[in-house]
Amino acid sequence: MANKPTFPEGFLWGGATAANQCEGAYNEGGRGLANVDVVPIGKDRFPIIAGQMKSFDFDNEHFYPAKGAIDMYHTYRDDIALFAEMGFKTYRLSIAWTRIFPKGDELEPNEEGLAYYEDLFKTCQKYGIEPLVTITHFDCPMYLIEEYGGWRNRKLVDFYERLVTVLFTRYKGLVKYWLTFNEINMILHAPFMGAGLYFEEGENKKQAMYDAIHHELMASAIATRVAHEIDPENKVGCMLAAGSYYPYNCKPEDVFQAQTDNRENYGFIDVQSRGEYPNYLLKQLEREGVVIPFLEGDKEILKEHTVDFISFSYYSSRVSTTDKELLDTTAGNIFASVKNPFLAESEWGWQIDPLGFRITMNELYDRYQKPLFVVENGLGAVDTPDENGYVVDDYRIEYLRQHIDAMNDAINLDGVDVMGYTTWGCIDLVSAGTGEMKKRYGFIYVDRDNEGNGTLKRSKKKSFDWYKKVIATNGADT
Ligand code: BGP
Repeated sequence: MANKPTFPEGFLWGGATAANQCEGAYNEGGRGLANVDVVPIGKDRFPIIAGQMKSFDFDNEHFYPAKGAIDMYHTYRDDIALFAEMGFKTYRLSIAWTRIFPKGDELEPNEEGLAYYEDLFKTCQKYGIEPLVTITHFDCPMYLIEEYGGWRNRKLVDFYERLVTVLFTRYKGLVKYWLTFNEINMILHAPFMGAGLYFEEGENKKQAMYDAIHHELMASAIATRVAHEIDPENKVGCMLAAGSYYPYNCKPEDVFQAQTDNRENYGFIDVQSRGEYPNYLLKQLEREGVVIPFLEGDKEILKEHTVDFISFSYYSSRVSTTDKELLDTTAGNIFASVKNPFLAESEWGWQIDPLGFRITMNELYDRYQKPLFVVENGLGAVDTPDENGYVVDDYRIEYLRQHIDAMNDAINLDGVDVMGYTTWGCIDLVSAGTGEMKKRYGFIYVDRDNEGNGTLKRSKKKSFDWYKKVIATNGADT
């Protein structure tokens, strides 16, 4: 492929993981139990994620993939060495809250958990890899869910403040880039994962969700304040599950529906980046009888402590229509979307739209005028190793090439300011949506199957050397 212009100097190339999807060792190092531990693989998974079913059924009757995951808790030094070999400039990972505060409401943190991440960050530092740390990636202590009801309770804002104060203090000088909540808009679709919510019979779900949303938004603003106070070098980002909605056709009703669907997501970032709830959201909540649980001083905190940059995941664009019969939830992750007849799709039905990536970046940059950081993008696919254990993943290379080229266009043709790019699941890990191991994203193959069998051996796929070349040429040679 002909060379493209290079990416900006210092562009942060790398990969991303999340604690519960890779660490395993769920009961080691003094760690407490979290919501993500108790989500099994199989038919109960989605109702639990959606908060429709009480989750805590940790009886071994089901298989809980997060318990062991890919055991990265023990292998991180070797895994980070492989990332360094690819030339990573950054590595996005998340903190397991329950390693730091096992129950969540303690006054003193767990030293073993703090020491664990300190060594991990020092390992990154040794290779000149800048850590990008998600403070909460679908992660809430079970104790806070059972005793306090999860994020619907304002007390979680205080516990979160205690957590981030400990993190920013302890890791000052080791970590500079922080994300407050992974895919914050996912609360609306996956409230148990997003906010530790499961709904009681007859509960007003929408109200509970907006209680939790407001508390997370407050926690995010407070974290931004504390991060800047402790170290003015800290940069804090929000994180959106992005992907622009297209109208299904040019019927004005569909165009309006697309605008409404886009705003459902942008509403979160409007608060985190512009510092106030947008009018369209206030009006909508008023119509629905939902009250935002503002306390005195909240509005000022939101206004004064907006994020430094906008991070997001992008897997696909989405399609909106007013014709409910066309809606098909498989077409756009767990977001309801109409299948787009112009796009191909992955084995899991996620539609592939590199130009949509450029469109989404332009939309976000137009709207917020802050640097963007692409912190998830990639293709979940079944990989079949050959007789030598080698995976020829040309399909993944093709997906990433198209998306990196689209990002190149957004930067070099449209002038969008992008700080970095981390592919999702740079090493194979457990799928958040399905709990499967066989839905793989990595450059590094991990020998483990859906039932938890396998040697956990790591091997480089074809895409490993390809991505190494992309980084070495700063994105020019894809
Ligand atoms: C995002 C999550 C990740 C990740 C990714 C891929 O929503 O932030 O945790 O897993 O999607 O989704 P899946 O694992 O379902 O393929």
